[in-house]
Amino acid sequence: MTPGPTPVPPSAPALVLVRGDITRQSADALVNAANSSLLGGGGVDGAIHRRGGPAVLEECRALRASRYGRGLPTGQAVATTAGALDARWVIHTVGPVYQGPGTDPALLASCYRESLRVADELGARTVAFPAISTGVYRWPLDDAARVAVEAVRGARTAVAEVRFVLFDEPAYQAFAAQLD
Ligand code: AR6
Repeated sequence: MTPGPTPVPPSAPALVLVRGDITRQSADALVNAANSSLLGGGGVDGAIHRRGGPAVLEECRALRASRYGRGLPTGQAVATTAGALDARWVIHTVGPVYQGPGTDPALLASCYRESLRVADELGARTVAFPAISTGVYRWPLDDAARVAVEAVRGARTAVAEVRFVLFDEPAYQAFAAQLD
């Protein structure tokens, strides 16, 4: 039997902010802001599939053919290989589409919590997240940053470092404001 991940007492992870392209990051797991088809798209999803290569898509297709025949539900997360990326896994999660003021943030928070739960199952200690739902899905940056930071701060996980990888300066500033 292969040994499982070494048990680590759960606590809140250290938070790190980086401005850049998540596909250039090195971490145990990179989180993808996917859609429920799991078959790729634009934004981070497109970039991850491009740089990760066909192995990522192949595992996504297998997940569609098995556990997620109807697609990965919003707010849930599932892991695949990271292919050619500098990581062991990609954790795919589906953010909610912003519907205007009053949109319930529960599913957005769930993306972060569920991704960390999957990371714990895998034994990942460093996890990089993009700003889920803030692109095509239109969630306002300040609010999305608040939800993301609260969700991660409230998580009990063996993940030691959560790195938010922000693609542009406004996203970086929105997250930085939450950490002050
Ligand atoms: N590294 C880090 N962040 C990035 C990168 C990158 N390479 N590229 C874009 N971003 P989005 P969503 C930022 O649209 O809103 C896809 O088509 C971007 O500036 O990627 O959750 C999926 O297939 C923004 O701040 O994800 C879905 O259909 C953030 O990542 C849909 O878009 C998220 O933007 C998901 O929409």
